[in-house]
Amino acid sequence: PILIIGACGQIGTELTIELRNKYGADNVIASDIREGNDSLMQSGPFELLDATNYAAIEDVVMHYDIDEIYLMAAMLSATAEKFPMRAWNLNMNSLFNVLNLAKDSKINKVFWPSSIAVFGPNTPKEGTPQSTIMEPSTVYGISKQSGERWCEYYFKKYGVDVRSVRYPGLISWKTMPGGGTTDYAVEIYHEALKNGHYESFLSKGTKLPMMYMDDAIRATINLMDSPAEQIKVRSSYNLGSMSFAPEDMAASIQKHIPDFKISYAPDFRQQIADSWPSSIDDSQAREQWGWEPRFDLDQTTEEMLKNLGN
Ligand code: VAH
Repeated sequence: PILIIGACGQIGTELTIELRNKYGADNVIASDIREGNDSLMQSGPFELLDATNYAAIEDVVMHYDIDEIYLMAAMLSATAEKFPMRAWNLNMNSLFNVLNLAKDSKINKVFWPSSIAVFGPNTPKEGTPQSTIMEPSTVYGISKQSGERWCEYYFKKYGVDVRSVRYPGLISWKTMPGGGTTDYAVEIYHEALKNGHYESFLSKGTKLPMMYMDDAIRATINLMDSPAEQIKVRSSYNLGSMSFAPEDMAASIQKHIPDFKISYAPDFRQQIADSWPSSIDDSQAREQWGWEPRFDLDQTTEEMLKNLGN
C-alpha cells in the first residue's frame, strides 16, 4: 500500500485521486494535518497525521503495511518567508522522518518533491541545467536544496530508493494552491470567470516555468514506476513543460473571454519570482525515464476555464 502525506494539498489531492484510480482506493492511504474536502474523505482511507512526528508516521506505516510514501507536505515559498523556522522544521523534519523509515527498511520507496525554487539569482535563467549554480535566496528554496542533498546522501549511503522532481509552478482547478509565488497562475482563472479582471502580484514580463497539474501527476507516477537502474539522478530531476509571463496568460484567456483585463500590483513575491529561472532544461528526465509534457498554455486555459466554469 501507498501512504500520501499532505494529501489535502494542491498536488497531494490529485496524486491521491490518480493513485487510487491506478491501485484501488484501499491501497492508497491519504493523510494530512487536517481533514480534506468531502470527495477526498469519502474516496478511501484517511489518517490525521503530523508529518513532523516520526512515531505517528511509523504507526500508520505499520498499521497499513505501507510500502511507499509520497511526502507532499511542505510550507511553500511565500508563506515560508513569513515563518522561516516553522517552514524549515516542517520541510526538513518530515523528510528526515520518511528517509529514516526507508533507511530502516520499514518502507521501500519514497517520492519527495523539489522545486525550481532550489535555483537562485545567479543561476543561468534560460534553459537552466540539471547541474548548475544553486544559491537559493528563499527559505523554501534553501529547504528544497538541502532536501535534495539529503535524498542523494540516503541513496548513496543507505541505498534508499528516493525519487524526486523539481516541480515548476503548477496550475490546477481541483484545489486552491496554498502560499506559493506561482499561485497567481491559478487565481487568474478564478478571477477571470468571477469578475473579468485580475490584479497580478507578479509584474508584466515575469516569465516562469509552469506546468498543468495533469502533466505533473503523470510525470510523478512515471518516475516512480520506472526501473531503479534507469534513475541516474537521486537529488531531483529538472522537469519542464512551458514558460510564460502574466501577460501571456491574459492573452490566452482573452481568446475565451475577450473583455478580460489584467493589471499589475507586484508585492513581496516579485522578488522571489525574480530569483527563479525563466525556463528549464529537463533533457535528463526525457532521456532517462521518457518524460514528455502534453499541455501548453492554451490547452491549460481551456481545461481551467471549462472545469472552473461549470
Ligand atoms: C511555490 N508553487 O510557489 C510553489 C512552487 C516553483 C513554485 O515551488 O512556492
